[in-house]
Amino acid sequence: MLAALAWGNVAQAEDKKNVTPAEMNYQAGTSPLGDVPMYQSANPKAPAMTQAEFELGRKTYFERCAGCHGVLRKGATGKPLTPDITLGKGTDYLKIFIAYGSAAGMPNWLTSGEMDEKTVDVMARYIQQDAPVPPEFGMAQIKQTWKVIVPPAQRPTKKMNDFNIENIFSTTLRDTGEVALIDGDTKKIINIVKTGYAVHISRTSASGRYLFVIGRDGKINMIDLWMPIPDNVAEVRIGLEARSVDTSKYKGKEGDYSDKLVIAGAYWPPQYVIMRGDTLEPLKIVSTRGMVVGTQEYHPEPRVASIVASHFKPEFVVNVKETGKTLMVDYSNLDALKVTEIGSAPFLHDGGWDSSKRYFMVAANQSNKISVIDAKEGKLTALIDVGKIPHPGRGANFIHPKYGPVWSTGHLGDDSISLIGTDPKGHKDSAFKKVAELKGQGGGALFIKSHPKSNHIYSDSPLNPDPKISQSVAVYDIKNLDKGYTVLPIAEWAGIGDDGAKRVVQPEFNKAGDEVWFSVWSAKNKQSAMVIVDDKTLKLKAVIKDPRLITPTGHFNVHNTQHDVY
Ligand code: DHE
Repeated sequence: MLAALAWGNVAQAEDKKNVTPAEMNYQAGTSPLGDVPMYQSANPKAPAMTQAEFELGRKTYFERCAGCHGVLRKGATGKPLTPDITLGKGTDYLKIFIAYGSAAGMPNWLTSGEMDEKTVDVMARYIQQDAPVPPEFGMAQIKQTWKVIVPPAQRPTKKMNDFNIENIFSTTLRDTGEVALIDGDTKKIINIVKTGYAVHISRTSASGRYLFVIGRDGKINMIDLWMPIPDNVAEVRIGLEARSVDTSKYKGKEGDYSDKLVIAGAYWPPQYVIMRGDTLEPLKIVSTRGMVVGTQEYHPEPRVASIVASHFKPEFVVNVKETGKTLMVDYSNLDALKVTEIGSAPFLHDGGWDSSKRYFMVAANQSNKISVIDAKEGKLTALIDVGKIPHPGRGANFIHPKYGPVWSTGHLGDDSISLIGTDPKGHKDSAFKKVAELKGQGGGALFIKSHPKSNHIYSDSPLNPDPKISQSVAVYDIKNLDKGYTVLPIAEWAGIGDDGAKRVVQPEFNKAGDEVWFSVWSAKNKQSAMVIVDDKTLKLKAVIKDPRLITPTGHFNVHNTQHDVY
């Protein structure tokens, strides 16, 4: 029935479609807002829906659609879906669109098997209703979730274990809401620590003693690495949905802020929250609602993406996605907060420091650009065109034989790796320009990594549709870049059977810079593993297999994360 409608248009769209199921799941990841109660207001002009259908629509929307179209359906990386637009299109048209997708990137929910005909029909009617608005999450709600599990006075006064804590890895176990703390020296699991839902990233405090882990439900866990067995000492939720956390790192003539403050950014409500560094007590909430750079149109839900701590000033660098603004948040006086707003391009997402740690290189992903933020001068240094949908993670810094210090990023949408000069003193002509491009294995790249002691760059491509590519990694010899890449069959080396997706994700060095760790990421009910490669020989060094390693994705070495080494 559905297939008979407007098949010509759809077939045309299908031809041009290039969104892989993995990429679709990545962009439109499940939002925890599906489980949050919301007020239902039916639009009298919209097609009727039963209460049960509305609930199915709402849940499906937050699980599948909100990541691209926004919580309020006013558009984010995807198009707006408000009733003023959707009512005019009508149920039949919307059903086709949802079922078969579009060349512009809308996934084919029916033909991919992700939704059945009934759900497609419910969704077509649901998006013609007024969008239910999730609740705000202010100080009262945040305080209700705040728990100090071990107060600072009862914590160890010195390190109480024999672990080489600088070489511990905090590994995200995404689907169990846990992190595995793995001893980088012995490769043994030290502890599995309970964290937030669909846990996302870990960051290390300035002193290296504490780890901060954030879940997609906005829950932050603070782990004390000095305890006999490192574990949670405090937790808080800073919003209903979130992705980023960091801690104050400035130490200089304006004071020593090491371990003093923590900051986390929320997707919903759109806000960032500053907390005490020893207890996570919430101190200050700042909304990011406001105008989009360039058009200066109001955006009701600009999500907080990457956050880093400046080494030049007592400032956090907060990247706001939809409005395309980097906020330099001066934390030296929270009662008279000074924020420098630097506009660049919409859809700021992930990024990292250049090797001097003065310039923050952040991907404006759907704008196909890298913004360079000068943390010393507090200004935009450059806005550089790169490939399609840059995705650096924190990026990779290395010394290019011709262009000197460069920072690099791979891309989700094509097979290129862009190299950007970052040395305005020694290599003025190439500074903050795209100086070269390497060819990678294919699109679907998420993370690229190097280390000051390494001669290699490692680029993963876990979202590539070809399992040969998603299950391996490309390695480049920095001294011989023209030679192209060598492929390391990481998933095969894991030796975990054939039935999992085994996506190889996120190269991460150990403290010494002589080993590279990878996650081999399969579904919750399949075996996963960590694979460790010797950086000198590019040979397999170790495999960590353990039934507790469920859906490992990101993994963060304490020392390298503490000192921003990448
Ligand atoms: Fe991430 C970093 C958002 C899906 C693994 N991810 C980030 C950052 C943001 C972000 C804003 C930067 C944080 C910072 O530096 O402060 N990620 C999002 C999404 O919105 C998205 C696309 C969809 C979603 O629903 O969450 C998404 N991310 C994923 C995944 O599917 C990944 C591959 C597996 C997982 O664990 O969920 C994933 N994201 C990561 C990792 C980092 C990250 C490993 C940190 C990289 C680093 O080197 O610092």
